[in-house]
Amino acid sequence: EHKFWKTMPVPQTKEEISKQKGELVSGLEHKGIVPTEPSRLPAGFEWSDLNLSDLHGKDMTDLYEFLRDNYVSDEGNLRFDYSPETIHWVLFGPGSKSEYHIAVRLADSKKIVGFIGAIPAHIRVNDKSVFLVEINFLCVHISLRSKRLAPVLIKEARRRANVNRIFQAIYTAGIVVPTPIISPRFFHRLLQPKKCIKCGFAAVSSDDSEAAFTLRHELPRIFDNPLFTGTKYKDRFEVTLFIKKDQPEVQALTSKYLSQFKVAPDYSKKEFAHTYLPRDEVVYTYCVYDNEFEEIPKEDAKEEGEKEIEEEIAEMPVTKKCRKLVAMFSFYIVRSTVLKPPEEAKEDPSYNHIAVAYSQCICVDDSASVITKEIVMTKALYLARDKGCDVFNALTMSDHTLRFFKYLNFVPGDGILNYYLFNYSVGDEIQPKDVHVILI
Ligand code: YNC
Ligand code: MG
Repeated sequence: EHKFWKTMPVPQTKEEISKQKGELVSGLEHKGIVPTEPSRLPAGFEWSDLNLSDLHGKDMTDLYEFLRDNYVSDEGNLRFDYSPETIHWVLFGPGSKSEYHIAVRLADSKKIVGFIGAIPAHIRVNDKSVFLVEINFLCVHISLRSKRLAPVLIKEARRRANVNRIFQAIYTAGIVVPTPIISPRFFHRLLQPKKCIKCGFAAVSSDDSEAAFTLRHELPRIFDNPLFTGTKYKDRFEVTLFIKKDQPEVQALTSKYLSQFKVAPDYSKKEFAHTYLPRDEVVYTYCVYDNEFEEIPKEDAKEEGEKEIEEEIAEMPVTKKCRKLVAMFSFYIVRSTVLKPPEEAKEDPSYNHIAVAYSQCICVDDSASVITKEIVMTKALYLARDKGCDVFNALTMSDHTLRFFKYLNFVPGDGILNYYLFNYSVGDEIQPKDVHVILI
């Protein structure tokens, strides 16, 4: 059992996670013994560092097509079709290096048959900020499965991180290996229920009808949602796309929100900008402003005569209304190929894909009395549908409670996502509610 994983510095059991804390093997022990050359591949294969800087370049096209044809598929129904733009966003952030975009090619045809990506990031675990790599897009060509190529890719990613003095990693996977820290479940909010049924993403049970099913999945009414115009709040609230100039305020709000979790990103300015600044059809982040936020005025420390103070107080309004950022929310979009498309696809090619929005972050200022997470998520659902998304996904972790999902008409999916740390133990029983990390 786990011939490979039992040799790696990861907790082998759940019990070990709570027994140990911090680094499992000292990074320093590896100093000087980190091999400077990649491991030898079997004859006929070669290592290839991809240059992904050019969205339309040869390496990006090769990787895009390789992942489109070989990456994660659920039950033979859908397979992820990450766009070049999204792959670029994920792999090309601050600290990215082409040596972290690790491919294996066939020596003669130069065809990609394996890939693993590493992305430097700062993640806070309890009160410690850990500089690590996120591992993503591990993939082996369908025709080369079960030949132990995956451990070769994983060890090579580890070696390259170690060369750069990085000894920890975070990653997620559908499968269970030693040992997940949490295993949240995907919940889905259907935005286009008819298309979801046609494409086999949703099923109408025998005691239900398609009409009733579709009606049940209509988006919630917005008459009393302050983030939509025409409500009693008129234009008190504004929802705007996040732009660079707003970063100090938005990052401050987000960091404050993330501080409640035991495991969460500890973004540098560059990482925050890269993660949240909107990119067409890739990632969207919005700011919610309250134009009539009521602020309690600060006490004035001036020393003056009593009469003057009394006059001044009489003139002072009890509260001061101002414009304030009260929430931010963000989602990214990944399309999946419908492997057995319905008849409709012949007429309408949009039936060959399902576009899924994934919740990245939703934070609401505690003191913003009127705005709730439900109100914000409702706005996100509408915006995602406007962007052409068919489904909105979120995980049962961080502060996404079952009550929250139920209220917004999300339904539980089959997919479980296991979260892992490499060479690091959180040292506590950890719950899904303690973690706020999203890996694309
Ligand atoms: C997986 N997803 O258990 P044992 S997620 C971790 N994550 O080892 P073979 C995995 N380990 O159990 P195949 C894994 N999948 O014997 C398999 N393994 O100890 C382990 N699918 O290798 C497995 N992408 O080559 C076993 O398996 C050994 O040919 C078997 O290849 C696996 O990106 C795979 O789902 C996943 O392309 C490449 O099935 C292949 O089946 C495939 O015989 C479709 O390998 C695509 C897919 C996975 C998406 C992801 C995160 C990956 C994290 C990897 C671990 C990183 C560790 C940290 C390294 C840096 C450290 C520093 C610093
Ligand atoms: Mg293999």
